[in-house]
Amino acid sequence: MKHYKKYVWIFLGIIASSGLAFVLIPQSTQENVKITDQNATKQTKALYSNLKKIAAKGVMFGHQDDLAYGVHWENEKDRSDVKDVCGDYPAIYGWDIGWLGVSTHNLDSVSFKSMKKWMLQAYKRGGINTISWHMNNLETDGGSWDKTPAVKHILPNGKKHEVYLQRLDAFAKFAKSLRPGWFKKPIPIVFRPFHEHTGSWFWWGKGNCTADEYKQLWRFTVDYLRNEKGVHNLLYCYSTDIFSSREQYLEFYPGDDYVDILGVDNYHHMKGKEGDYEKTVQMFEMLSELAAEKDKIATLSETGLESIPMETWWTEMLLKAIKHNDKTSRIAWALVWRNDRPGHHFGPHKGHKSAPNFVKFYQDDFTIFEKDLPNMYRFAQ
Ligand code: BMA
Repeated sequence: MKHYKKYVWIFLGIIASSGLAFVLIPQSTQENVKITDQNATKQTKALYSNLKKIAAKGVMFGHQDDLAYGVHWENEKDRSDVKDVCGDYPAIYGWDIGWLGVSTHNLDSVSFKSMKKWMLQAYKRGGINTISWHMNNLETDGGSWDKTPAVKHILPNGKKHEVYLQRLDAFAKFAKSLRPGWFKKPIPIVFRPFHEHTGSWFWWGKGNCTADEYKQLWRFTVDYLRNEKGVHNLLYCYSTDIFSSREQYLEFYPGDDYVDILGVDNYHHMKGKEGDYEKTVQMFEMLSELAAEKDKIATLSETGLESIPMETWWTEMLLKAIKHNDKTSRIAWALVWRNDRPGHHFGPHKGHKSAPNFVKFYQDDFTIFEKDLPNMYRFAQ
C-alpha cells in the first residue's frame, strides 16, 4: 500500500511540473505567428517566424532545380553548380510541379520521385524548399503559355472544375508525402502558385482572366488544400512580375488572410540596361513597404540574367540593388532560375566567366547560403 502511494506522489509531481512548464514557457511565440493556415504545423510556423527574422539580417540565395542538374551534368549525387563554384549549397531550393498528376516527370524532365528525394535532402541539411507550378491549361490541355481563358472554367461550377480538383488532390498527396521520417510530419514548403500574373504570358495572367477570377481561384485553392485536404505544411507566396505601382501589385491580391509572403519575379529590369537599376530599386522599396505594412515577408521570388553575359552581375546588379538601402535590404531571398544548358542558365557554374564574381557575392557578409542558416524549423528561444 505504502509502495503504491509513492507512485501516486510521483505521478502528481509530474502533472504539477508539466503544468508549471506550460505556464512558464511562453506559448505566445508559436501562437502569435499569424499565417494563412492557423493549423499549420509547428515547423511551418517556426519557418515563417525565422524567415522574418533572417530577412532583417541578410539575403538568402536560392536556385531553381539546383540538385537535379546543371550545365553539362544531370542527376549526380550531392552535386550542385552553386556548390561547385563557392563550396556551399543555396539556402533556398526552387522546384516546379508543372505536369504533376499527369506525368511522372515535371515539364523540365525532373522526376517527381527524385524531386521529393532532393527536397528532403535539402531540408535535412537545413535548407528551405519552395514550389512553383507551371500548370497546364486545363481547358485545352496545352501548356501554361496557352492563353486560352481557363480560370473561369476551373472555378467551382465551371466545366473543368473536377479536373482542377484532381490536380490539387495530386499536389496535396505530394505535399503530404514529404516526410523526413516514418513518424514525422511533412516538411514546410513555400508554395507559390499562379506566379507572374501581372504579365499576360500564362493562362492565369492579366488579360487572360479577370482580377476577380484570379482572386477567387487563389482563395479556393488555399481553402481547398487547407480545409478539405488537410495540408498544413505550406506558406503561401503571392508573386507578381515587374510592377510600377502599389495599385498594380495589389490588383490581383487575394487578401491578407490568404498570403504569407509577397514576392516579385524580376528578370526584365535586371539586365544592366539604362534605368534598370533605378526601376529595380523602386520596385524592391514598394514591395518591402507593403510587406512591412502587412507584417509579412518580401522576396525576390525569381530573377536572373540568362547565361550571365555581365561578369559582375552578382555583386554589381543583384546584391547592389538589394543592399541599396534599409528598405531594399529587407528582401528575404533572391532565387535565380535553372541551369539548363550553356545558352539557358541563370546560376553560375564552374568555369563560367561570372564565377569569380559569384564567389565575391558568396563571401559578402550579407549573403546567406545553406551553411549560414540557423535552424529554420525551430522557434528560437
Ligand atoms: C522557363 C524556361 C523553360 C522552362 C520553364 C519552366 O523560364 O526555363 O525552359 O520549361 O521556365 O521551368
